[in-house]
Amino acid sequence: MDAVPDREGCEVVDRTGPDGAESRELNGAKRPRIVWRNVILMCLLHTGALYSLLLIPKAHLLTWIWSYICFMMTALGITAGAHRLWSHRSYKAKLPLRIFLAAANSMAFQNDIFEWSRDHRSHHKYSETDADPHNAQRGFFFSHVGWLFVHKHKDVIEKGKRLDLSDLLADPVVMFQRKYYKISVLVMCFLLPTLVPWYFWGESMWNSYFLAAILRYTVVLNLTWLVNSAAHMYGNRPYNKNINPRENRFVTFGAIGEGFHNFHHTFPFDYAASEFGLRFNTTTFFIDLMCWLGLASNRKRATPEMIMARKLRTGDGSA
Ligand code: ST9
Ligand code: ZN
Ligand code: ZN
Repeated sequence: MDAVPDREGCEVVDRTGPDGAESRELNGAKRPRIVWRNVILMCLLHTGALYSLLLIPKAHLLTWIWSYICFMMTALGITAGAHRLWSHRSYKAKLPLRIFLAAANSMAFQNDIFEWSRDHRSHHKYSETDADPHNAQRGFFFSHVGWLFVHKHKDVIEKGKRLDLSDLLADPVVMFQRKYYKISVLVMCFLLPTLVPWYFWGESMWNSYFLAAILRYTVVLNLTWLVNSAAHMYGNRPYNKNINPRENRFVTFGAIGEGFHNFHHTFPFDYAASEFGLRFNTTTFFIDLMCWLGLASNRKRATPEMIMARKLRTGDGSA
């Protein structure tokens, strides 16, 4: 890629594709180029989610329960799947569990597992630098959702090339999901959540679409994004006061156990993503259950000695 000056004199990266289609990107955080398609779609989605709230009193009780089941499945596709299994390899999962988690991940519509894990490994390795896709140094809005509204900083792409992604490339479930991502999202994120209430208990498609698809999708997106924004800004740092990620109780509760973010950035290999194992951690409960069923194994854990030594050496002195 060659760096060339643009009209305003800023350095831009020429990313002209092999098909001749031009794709030019500002280099750096000062004036990133906005991807209006994403801005418009996210505005429409969030407007739809607000409208969905009006439908809650009109919906069947079973539709609420179904929406919650979809919420849990979606959340686990991110936490137990893309995050703790595929990004961090903090435990091993057998084929049936990997297939379930990949389907649940498509329900989350947060980019395919390969792309999600690649970005997340960049986030840990280059945390809060320009090579971190949602660099929290660029503010709450950028780390929450703004990073999806602009082209990536060139460092994300250049330094991201140094990541070892061979395990993801070698996993047929990850590659299959990437190949059929669009259709899998259509089915898992939109069609299945909408059709089940309509077919089984006669709910209107309108209600089930807005509650089990649109509202559930938007809530999971925002809870996930809060780990990148709020949990990088608000909370205490018992394990490492020299990094920004924090222990955030609100995020922990909403994001089914993913708010112990100071711990997680200090011990990213730990399958519980927390010192406290099962406490407020539905994801850890799920992984334990899968182990008990023989579908998962090799859970990695930071030892109490490692944790105590780290707290004494770099912690902020809080519990
Ligand atoms: C979404 C993702 O919401 C959310 C992720 C959140 C992560 C949270 C983590 C926190 C911990 C876990 C907690 C879970 C809690 C869960 C709670 C649940 C209750 N390395 O991207 P492109 C290369 S998505 C190496 O197009 P642009 C690569 O070659 C929502 N290389 O860049 C790539 O090509 P390909 C729905 C990299 O043009 C090429 O660059 N989706 C890397 O700058 C071009 O990549 C959306 O809203 C890297 N890291 O566009 C928008 N990155 O991929 C989807 C890139 O073909 N995204 N390369 O190999 C987009 O539209 C665009 O990506 C863009 C940037 C506009 C954002
Ligand atoms: Zn983080
Ligand atoms: Zn992580």
